[in-house]
Amino acid sequence: MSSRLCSSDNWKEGLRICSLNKLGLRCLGDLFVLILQLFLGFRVVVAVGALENNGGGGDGSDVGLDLTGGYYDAGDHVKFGFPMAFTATMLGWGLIDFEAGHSSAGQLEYGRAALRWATDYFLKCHSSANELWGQVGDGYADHAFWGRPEDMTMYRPAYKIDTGAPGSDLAGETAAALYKIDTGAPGSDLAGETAAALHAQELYSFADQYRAYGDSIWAAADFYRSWSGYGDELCWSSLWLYRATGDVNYLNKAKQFWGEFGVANTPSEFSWDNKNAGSQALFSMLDGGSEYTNALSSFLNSMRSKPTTPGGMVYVSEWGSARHAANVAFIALMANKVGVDGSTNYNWGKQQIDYLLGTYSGRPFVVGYGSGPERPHHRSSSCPDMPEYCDGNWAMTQGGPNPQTLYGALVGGPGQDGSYTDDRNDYVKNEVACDYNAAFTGALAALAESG
Ligand SMILES: [Ca+2]
Repeated sequence: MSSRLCSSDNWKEGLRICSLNKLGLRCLGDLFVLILQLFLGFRVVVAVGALENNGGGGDGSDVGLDLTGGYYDAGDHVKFGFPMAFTATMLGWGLIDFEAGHSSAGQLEYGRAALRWATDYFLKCHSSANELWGQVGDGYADHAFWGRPEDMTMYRPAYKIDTGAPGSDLAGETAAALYKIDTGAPGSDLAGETAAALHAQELYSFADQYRAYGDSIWAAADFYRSWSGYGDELCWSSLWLYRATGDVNYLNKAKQFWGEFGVANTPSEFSWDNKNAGSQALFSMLDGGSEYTNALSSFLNSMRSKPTTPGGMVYVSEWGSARHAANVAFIALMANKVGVDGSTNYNWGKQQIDYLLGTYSGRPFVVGYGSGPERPHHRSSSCPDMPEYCDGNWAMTQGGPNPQTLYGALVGGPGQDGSYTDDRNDYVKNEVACDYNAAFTGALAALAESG
């Protein structure tokens, strides 16, 4: 029953039932397995609005294209291509290198379907060799509306990069994301994978040849400003294309970018903005040279020397503090996999995830898990069941739990002093986002895999 309802072909049927059934019927008694199941429930929920033939069903119509699909960004309904592509890249990375963890949790097919949902959208967005649609929806108009995506009526403009206004970071990250579907299940759409590979190579060339900072899409800049520039995406996408194709030209480009853009320098975070730590880990895996493993070791040592919350969560940034902890936990668990300070990194990565699940924090930061948040800053889950009218003011301000449970969503997270309130209006500590769950998923799979 649950597997039918939860299959990728039936996302629209009984999503809450799907998640509940997973909990009730498929919990294997392992904490990480349970959470991994929860997470994928969240990702499916985020996809719903785009699946329905409304609430985004006309996306792209203003430019004569079909740009439906993909994922809404967070508590809102804008489709921001840059963090969405990073989300897909990280979901794919977890599926590739922690496949056994996904399998043991019974989540491999759902993870692949969730990834495919993103990459199918990116294929639509890449409308010609040097043209990529990187955003649908205006952030300000969207944020002024509180309700379900099915009920939104605002104009949802599409924004692109092209040779006149390029964006190497967006194009590079999307190229990196697209190759992940090569890891599809046996018998999956090989023609689709080939098409994606071609799109990825075109996007990579576009990123490399038309170098520019991705704030070419000005509408994204106030929400996802590309602070770190595009050098990290050029190195990162080169490594992913090398890994996918075995073409040493991509490896040589990655080595060039490693030096040109200072990728060895210790970054302050690993995120949708800055992928250098990911490149350090990928280089350690694919090449293994000491300059790469030393850089990775230095990054993780720097993370261990950062301030923490009471209970030991590394505190990188106020916004999405839990997400930052999950992101570097993923890198730590990957470092363990490639033999860089193995047990130190494994134990530290596990400690970070344990904190997010409540072991050292006293409360989980995952919706629908134990005493986790009940009032996440997320529009559609704060509305009552359809077809009941959703009064935005009520939905935003009512004191009870969100009527819909957003199973598996990681919320923003605590302040440095450990402070946290389950407040729907607190978009710093209590919003959810696709990118918050991206590396978190792979970290959970890594821990599920190691038992
Ligand atoms: Ca960047």
